[in-house]
Amino acid sequence: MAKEDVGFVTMAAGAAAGDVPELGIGMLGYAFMGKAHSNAFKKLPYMMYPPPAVPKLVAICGRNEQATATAAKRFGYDSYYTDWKKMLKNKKVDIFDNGGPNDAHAAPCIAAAEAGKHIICEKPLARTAAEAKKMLDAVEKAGVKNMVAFNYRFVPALVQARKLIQSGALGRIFHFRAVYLQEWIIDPNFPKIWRLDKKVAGSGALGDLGAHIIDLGRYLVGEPRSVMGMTRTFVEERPLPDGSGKGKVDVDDAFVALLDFENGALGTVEASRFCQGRKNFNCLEINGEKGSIQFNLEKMNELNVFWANEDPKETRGFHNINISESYHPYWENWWPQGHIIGWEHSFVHEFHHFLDAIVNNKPVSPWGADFADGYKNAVICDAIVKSAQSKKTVDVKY
Ligand code: SOE
Repeated sequence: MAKEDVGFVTMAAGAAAGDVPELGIGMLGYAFMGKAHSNAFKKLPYMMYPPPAVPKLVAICGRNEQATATAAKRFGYDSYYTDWKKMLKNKKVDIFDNGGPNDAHAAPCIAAAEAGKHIICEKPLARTAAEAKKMLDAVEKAGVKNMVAFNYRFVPALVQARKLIQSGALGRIFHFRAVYLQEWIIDPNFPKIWRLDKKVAGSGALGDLGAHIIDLGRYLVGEPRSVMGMTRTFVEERPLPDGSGKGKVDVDDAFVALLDFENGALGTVEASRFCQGRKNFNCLEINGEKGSIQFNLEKMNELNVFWANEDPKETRGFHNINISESYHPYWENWWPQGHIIGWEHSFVHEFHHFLDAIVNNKPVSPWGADFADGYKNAVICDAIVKSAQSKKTVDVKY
């Protein structure tokens, strides 16, 4: 390419990117979600181009200084902190992204709201509904944009599923059936990490995995008016991570629940970390009067659909749709059909939505989950725990 062409192209590209604001990111946490979120912020501006804003990795915060400094260098943050209070004083931080453990969601998010930062918080929003309500009140008082990182709302196949349901294509919904199954703590010698400690996590599989499928129930079907639940802890004592002995497991290893939706649909949800062979098996099926849809996260580019009145009836059956055409949600940003995307890309879509909500003053919900959704999710989770304890149906009251 001749030099002047390169100059012309560079200027044009620069002009496009230069037209959008930069938004500074202050990240709490550098482990699994710190990595997934940082990756998404870096990928977003050049894959969803031109972006609503260019995320600038201003600061990352973690308790361990060496690990946090390493993460800052690895992901490309301008600075690092070991005290989130100090990070929130950084005027270059426009968005506070909380990827910390569940016991580190409330105080930092409330402080970030008071500091006028827009906020992303990983799910579950909080350990209890009461704690979530304090966070909701703080962001509403501050008037900052807020989102709970229920990233599965941004998987193209599930966005497509919601479009089908919202269009009436399935008609009246009869059933919502979802499971979220993993296998990673079956070994009784697996240590009692923070996800297995009630004072840190709030709950076990319920808040970690159940929160996702309960959120998808609200996103795809509607509001539950009552629940009936059961929880189980299969391994009641585990080695402590510091090797100092054993500790009692005070969270659920698995739960099952029935959801009675306001629109008359019947819901069954189940999450477990004791399902041999299930890696990240977030799987759902919705049955309506005109058809059914089925989704499996482990095959996240596919949506299975069945249409009751399809002709010829002799060939009626579930169709396996490869959700990768340019007309499928978000696919204008990616590759030619069939060149599939992955779990990480749901975060790219999710954060694009949040930046767009900030820059263009749009609502985060109902497409994304805001703190009100996070609070309602927590109310439903609390109701399932209460039902499991009382062995009675519990009404959902927001
Ligand atoms: C649990 O292991 C976990 O990492 C959840 O915390 C995430 O929210 C889920 O997306 C994948 O599994």
